Amino acid sequence: MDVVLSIFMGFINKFLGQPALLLGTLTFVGYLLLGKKWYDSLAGFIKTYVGFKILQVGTGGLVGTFKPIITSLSDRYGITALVIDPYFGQTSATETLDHFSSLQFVGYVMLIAFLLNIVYVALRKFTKIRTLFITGHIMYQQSAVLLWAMYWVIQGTGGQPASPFLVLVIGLLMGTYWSVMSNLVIEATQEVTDGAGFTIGHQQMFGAWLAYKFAGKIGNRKHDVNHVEAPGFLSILNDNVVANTMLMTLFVGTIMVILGKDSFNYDTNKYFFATYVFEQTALFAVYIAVLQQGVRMFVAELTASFKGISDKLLKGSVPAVDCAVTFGFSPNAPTFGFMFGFFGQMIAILTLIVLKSPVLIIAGFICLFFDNGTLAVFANKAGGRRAAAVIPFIAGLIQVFGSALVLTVLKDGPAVIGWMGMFDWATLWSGAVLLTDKLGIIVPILMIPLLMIIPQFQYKHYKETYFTTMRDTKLAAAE
Ligand code: ASC
Repeated sequence: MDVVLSIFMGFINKFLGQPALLLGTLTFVGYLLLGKKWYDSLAGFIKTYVGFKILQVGTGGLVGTFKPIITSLSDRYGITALVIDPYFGQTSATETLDHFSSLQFVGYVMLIAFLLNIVYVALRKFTKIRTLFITGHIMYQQSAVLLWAMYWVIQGTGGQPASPFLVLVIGLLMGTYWSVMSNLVIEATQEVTDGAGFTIGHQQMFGAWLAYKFAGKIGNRKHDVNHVEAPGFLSILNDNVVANTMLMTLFVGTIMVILGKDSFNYDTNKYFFATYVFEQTALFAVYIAVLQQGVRMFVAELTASFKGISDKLLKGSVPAVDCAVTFGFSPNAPTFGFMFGFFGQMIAILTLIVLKSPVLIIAGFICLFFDNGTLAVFANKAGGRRAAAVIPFIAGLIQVFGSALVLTVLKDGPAVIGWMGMFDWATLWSGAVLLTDKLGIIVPILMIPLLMIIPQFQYKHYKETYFTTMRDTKLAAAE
């Protein structure tokens, strides 16, 4: 009996407890269930495994580059500087969870959440959920960040791995958020895309809904932002690598210069201090590129196997996709959102400095561009260029303050370099984590039924077209 138990425990710990093996196995089994050949399934396993390992090279590099800078800043001035970028949030999550032997649970959270989303759609008559969340890299990122944050405020200081109950609750809550919020922005997304038949599945679904709702009170939809000429130099920001390097050189470079060259151990035969600083800050763009390469690789496989399963189970559901898809429908709005969001974030960061906040926020490119860009697209549709400026500006303030608040309870974890910063994560999730820190696991548990009330109201409001809007556009396209 003992032998059986120890083989079983070995399997749990050394196989299902290893994130790359676990995710690879999920892909493998998913492909087999879809009727793929064993060798194609094996290829899926390998790409998931290798993709995950590449991701870990990227996250390890980010922490390794940034952690010494944060440490010397906090040793010297008692300030913690943290980046509000989804990949810095994700890295904090995976490295902290790994430290507590809990990284594999991210895969379980993601799977539970995805299955719950399928169940909600299957029972749409009752749940009023029409949308299936399929943005794989976001699903992984959010599962990791939510599990990390809730684990840290509920169990963290105990140092034990995440409990199965916590993993279950977070999985159910994650799936409920994906379902409810992607469903909430369907109508607005239909307006923005002229009925393209999808919704957004990203980090600012609640934010986009709010932006659309309030934009009309701020400006006039006839003054469309797409009729304004944007200055040419902004176009270089469309490149991730360029924008990341510039922002990091500006922010982290400044911090390194303030700390001075004696704070760093570098080869003076090889570098001037300035070229050393530039190399370190450019390394962020390098590691983010590596990390994204890895995520793309494993998520492509995992999503293909998930999607196959959901296609078989759920015909006619509405896909929730990356926010960037909406940019094509409003090409000037993202740049507008970036600029005004940048002003908002700068004012908020200066405020933190003036108030001597213990957490100093560093702006991140993805949050500035994709989050505020999306808010600008939705705001512009309902309120024109004035709304597309005012709403991202306010969002910029909120992104910084909301993230700084939640980081006050998370920053002492072993590998924390940032938070996600995107709108829903600086509002809804920042608040949820802070409340959970005070009241415990009852908060995430109660959030599940509370969120599920939202689609009931939405159904009342759009009763006539609720289940037909999408089908009509699909039928119209087919005719
Ligand atoms: C994110 C994230 C990205 C971008 C991308 C925008 O939150 O992790 O890689 O936004 O999805 O298209």
